Amino acid sequence: MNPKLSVEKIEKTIGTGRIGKKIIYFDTIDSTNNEGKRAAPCEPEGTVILCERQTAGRGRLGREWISPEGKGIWMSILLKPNLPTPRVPQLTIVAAAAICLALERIDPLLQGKLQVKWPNDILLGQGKISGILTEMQISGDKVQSVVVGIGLNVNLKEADFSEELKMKATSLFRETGRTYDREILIGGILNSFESLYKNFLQKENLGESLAICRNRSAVIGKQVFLLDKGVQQEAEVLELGPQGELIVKLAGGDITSIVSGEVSLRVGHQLVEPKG
Ligand code: BT5
Repeated sequence: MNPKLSVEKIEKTIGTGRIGKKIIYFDTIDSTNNEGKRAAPCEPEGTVILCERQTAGRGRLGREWISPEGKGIWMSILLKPNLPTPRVPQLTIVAAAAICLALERIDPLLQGKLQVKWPNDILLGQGKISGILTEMQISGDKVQSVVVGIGLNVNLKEADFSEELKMKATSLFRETGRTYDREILIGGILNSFESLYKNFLQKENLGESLAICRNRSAVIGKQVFLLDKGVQQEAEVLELGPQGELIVKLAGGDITSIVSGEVSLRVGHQLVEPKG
């Protein structure tokens, strides 16, 4: 039996800022992102929704996100930033940077091992340990709220994954053999997110998160396949641009930039991008 999360313990590990000042905890919920959207009209910026288990955890494009009880971090951060809509997807990259920094601070043995697979995956070893789902609610062209959902496989064992997922997904426990304290990880992620988010809001680009994700990129310098509405083309990734866009050289030689959410991406011949 996995111990339940203690909100009190998380609160003790976080600073005094906005992010996580209010934490709403559920044992079981459909999806913390769904709850974030439901809570958005009445809860303040920085509210965090947490649960032990999701019954309808979601990835992008309605894909399923498996969220077994008590073994991972399934949480959403509600934000109310004053941002133009094109900047909102950049928050995925800010969250990826925050997760990497927090994990490396808490477990220095992870330094040099985490990779960010643009735009929303974190890899350890060959597998995905974390995925981020950023969703915005808009009225006219104004951003009302944003929900940044974070799934992090912490203490999941091999048996917690389906046969198909076992091959491409992993957990901190599977890769290191160590069991992690989820409250300390949550507190660490919220603290790093708070500081990178503040920095992001003060800049006109990704700010500090850019170098963090560039240095850990799983795709810069690699040949990839871009999948856009069923059409696949080969490209070489040149750089992560200051707005979080991917700058690529297409097979024909043209250089272009790709905005997150437009395309999926496969690295080499290995299918890293999960099938829907
Ligand atoms: C993502 O989507 O990676 C975003 C996942 C976000 C999950 C969090 S949990 C808290 C919050 N509430 C939610 O309902 N969602 C967010 P995408 O890139 O589309 O990847 C989805 C794919 O990852 C699936 O099709 C599977 O192949 C794979 N997958 C499913 N569960 C996984 C897991 N626990 N770990 C690693 N990969 C998984």
